[in-house]
Amino acid sequence: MTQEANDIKLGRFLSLVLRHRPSAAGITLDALGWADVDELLSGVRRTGRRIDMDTLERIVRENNKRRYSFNEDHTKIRANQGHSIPVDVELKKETPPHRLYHGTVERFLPSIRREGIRKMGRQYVHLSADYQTAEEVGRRRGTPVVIVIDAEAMARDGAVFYLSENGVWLCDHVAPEYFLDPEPLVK
Ligand code: HQG
Repeated sequence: MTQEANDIKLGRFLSLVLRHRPSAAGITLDALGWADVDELLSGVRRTGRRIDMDTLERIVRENNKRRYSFNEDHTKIRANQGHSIPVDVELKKETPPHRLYHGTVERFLPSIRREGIRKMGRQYVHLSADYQTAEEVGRRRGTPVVIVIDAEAMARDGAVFYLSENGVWLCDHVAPEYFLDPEPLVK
């Protein structure tokens, strides 16, 4: 396997450990979502995977979505967003742009039109700042459908938005009244 392919595979495992199931590497996260880097490296190695500090540094640096961050002296690491476990990654409250985008697939639309966009398994609803990124998010599940959201109106009505370190917009819920396209575009 090429180094790049191996890094992608390891990155997926890190996502699982740092966002959803730290016990998969036999570690725990602190309240702010940090894992101890030495514990993580030895925990990942115990699962039979090969990883060293240089590899971890490279994965953090080159990850396509900048999913992970180190603390200042690189003794701790955490995922920037996407958690299903209750950690506080100190997200910054921000005023959203006028429009935000949610990528999904056709089969979820009836329920989304009824209930709005819900956080499902994660801590927040994930929204993208641009249409194309939302298309990519939707494409993970099939032919993408992008819902255009009137984020300006949501903010005006009191909704709180957070912007993660890697540029993902997060909120608690998006009610259907804020969908701009009565029939979200199907591509
Ligand atoms: C859907 C990736 C039925 C929602 C991406 C989505 C993102 C509903 C799925 C990040 C619903 C949840 C998050 C409702 C929402 N009824 N279905 N009322 N409300 N849904 O994975 O947004 O690669 O938890 O449309 O880039 O797909 O992991 O959320 O399809 O930023 O770094 O329920 O994950 O980043 O799925 O993706 P997810 P998501 P990473």
